[in-house]
Amino acid sequence: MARKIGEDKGAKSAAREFETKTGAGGELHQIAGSSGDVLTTQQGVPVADDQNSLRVGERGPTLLEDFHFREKIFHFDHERIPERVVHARGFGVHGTFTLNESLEEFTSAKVLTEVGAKTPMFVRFSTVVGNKGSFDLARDVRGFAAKFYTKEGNWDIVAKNIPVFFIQDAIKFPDLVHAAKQTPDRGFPQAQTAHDNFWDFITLTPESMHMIMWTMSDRAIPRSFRFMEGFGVHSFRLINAEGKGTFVKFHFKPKQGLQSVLWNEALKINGADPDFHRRDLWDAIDLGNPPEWDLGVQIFDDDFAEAFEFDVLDATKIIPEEQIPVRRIGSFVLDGQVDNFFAETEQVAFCTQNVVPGIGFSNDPLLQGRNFSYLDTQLKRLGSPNFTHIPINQPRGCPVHNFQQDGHMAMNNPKGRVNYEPNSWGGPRESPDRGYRHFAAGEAGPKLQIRSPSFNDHYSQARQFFISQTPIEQKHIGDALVFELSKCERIDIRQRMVAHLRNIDETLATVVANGLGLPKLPDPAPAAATPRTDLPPSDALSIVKNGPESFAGRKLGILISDGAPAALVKELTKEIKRLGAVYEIIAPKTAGALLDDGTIAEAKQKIDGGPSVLYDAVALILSAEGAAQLSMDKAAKDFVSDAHAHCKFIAYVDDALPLIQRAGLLESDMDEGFVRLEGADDVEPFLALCGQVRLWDREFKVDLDAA
Ligand code: HDD
Repeated sequence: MARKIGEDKGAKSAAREFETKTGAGGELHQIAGSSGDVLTTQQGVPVADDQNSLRVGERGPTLLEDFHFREKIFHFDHERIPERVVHARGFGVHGTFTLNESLEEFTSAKVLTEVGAKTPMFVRFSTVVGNKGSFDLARDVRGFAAKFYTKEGNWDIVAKNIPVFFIQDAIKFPDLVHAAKQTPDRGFPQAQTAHDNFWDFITLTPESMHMIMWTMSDRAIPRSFRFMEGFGVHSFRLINAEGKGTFVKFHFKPKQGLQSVLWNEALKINGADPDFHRRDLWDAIDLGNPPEWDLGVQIFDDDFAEAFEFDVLDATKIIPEEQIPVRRIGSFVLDGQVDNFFAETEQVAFCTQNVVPGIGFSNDPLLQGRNFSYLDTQLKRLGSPNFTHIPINQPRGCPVHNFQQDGHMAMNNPKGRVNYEPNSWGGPRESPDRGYRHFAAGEAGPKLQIRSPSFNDHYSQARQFFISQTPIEQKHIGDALVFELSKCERIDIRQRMVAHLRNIDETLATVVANGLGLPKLPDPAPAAATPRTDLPPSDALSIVKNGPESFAGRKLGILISDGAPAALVKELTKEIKRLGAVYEIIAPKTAGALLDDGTIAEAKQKIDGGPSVLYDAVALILSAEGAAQLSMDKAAKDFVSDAHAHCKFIAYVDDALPLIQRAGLLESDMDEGFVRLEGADDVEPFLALCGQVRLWDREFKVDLDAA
């Protein structure tokens, strides 16, 4: 069952009271028991010895007769299920959606019309390419799949943090995924696209160019799941009570704002804490600071779709928010951790085909293909068509009645003799009034295996995305392309990508060509439709322009030593809490440090385990002796030099200056991002400054690689 904030999980797990939810009613069923209960086999037989298998004599062979031993090993051998073919590494949480504005004019769906109604949700965040055990900060798209347990059945928006996709037709999905994942001969690289196969496929697939701009941007290295947008990508249909259809695109807008990390930082976070994102979300919920998103919709009719310069059925295109504003109609909070990772996060099954009355599909060929793939994959992964009987997948807001029966692991088995419809015995019947009605789209035409020419423009929106970025974000896109392409061994692949970039932005193409050391710019790639240069920039596409407004929800790392000024440490920690932010104390020893007033400040991290990449900003509150000692410590020096290189705000006391110098920073490096803390009054202005996320201008001084 979902654990809400404030409950004490520690005591529960200590007693090893594992509970799982059974049935839509939600009653709890103990499956392991608590201390005092007797350990049993799966058949309920009490176990006398769980330490030693049955053997002949003291040192003789083990006996097959030992059914407890055999059952235990047999079950263990079958613990794993196939990991998802994509999005294998994920992290799920429970939440609640509340509707604030009715869309009754457009849809009959109760979840979108009953203002004030609360709908339980389950959300699974994920990376795409890496295996289950890979690291969180891969440069990758993030999945943001949401299941709404509505009164009319489960509705899934299987979204991600980027609003477009690499391909236009689902038939290319296996090729895309094969090219992106480990190569079949050597089985590496893991969780990254910086290799020949990926870029080979991409450069031979011009429709991917818009999405490539997004994946090479900082969107692909988010600071946290909490600071990401979510997009349903496709045009869907809303269908109202009269059967009228209107197009809709779904958006999740984080109330926390948008924020990402730097690539160099991401590389180091992966080493310091491969679970950085999942830990962040777990901790935020644990500390009573659950993240929230608005549910937004872009609604447009067939006339707009006709007139729009791109095809609304093409998943490689957005509709700029300037053209169709995002209406925020409700919000959801994610505040419940799972009780059991396998039962919930691993077994949850999302399907794009899961819609409820009033919501339907468009003819987007990617969406149409997805509607087959998700259902199919659940059978493979969960092993039975009865995966809907698993508690996390069961509808919660409504009953389930049908005559589907039997199969592996059938849990909901009706009594009585009737298992067909129509029948003379009674039982559930279809309902023309309440039942799902597909949108009556007027389709006619010859069967063709073609791509519509209206899908032909592959570069114009890629350019629009690029010119919508701030200079620092543009620099990061250039750096990312150089990094990824420099890992490709084949020069023709690198050249082919630069040829595409010439259709997007000449400066970017030149920067990347220089970064790769190409002797000359290749000719622009042939384009099926002339790339447009007249699309205006859109502020909604930049992370920096949509960042957090304060330090709330973020983390300060406070490096302390014995003899550090207690008054400052206390003021910092008090003010951080007041802001709704968090902090961690880092010290030379795990036990913490003895402050100048004789109190002990406990440390969360020893300096070696708490590098500054784990924090949004840092403070160096040291005594002169502490600074002298840490000046000899590589981890402490990296703490400071990385915080500087990653454009973080750094507060310091004068006694910490020797460490700053030994970290290689000159007085001239100490720009306006360094804040001297002379007394408690300096704390508030420092934290206000941290609200700006980073001092981006600094990066042009510390990292000029590809610029
Ligand atoms: Fe997909 C998983 C999102 C295209 C086939 N996809 C999966 C998940 C997300 C997305 C978030 C993880 C769900 C979870 O957490 O369990 N996928 C997308 C988006 C796409 C997209 C936003 C394009 C707009 N996907 C896509 C296509 C196909 C698939 C075109 C196949 C034709 N996706 C799958 C899958 C997965 C999956 C193989 C793997 C595990 C699963 O479904 O449950 O069926």
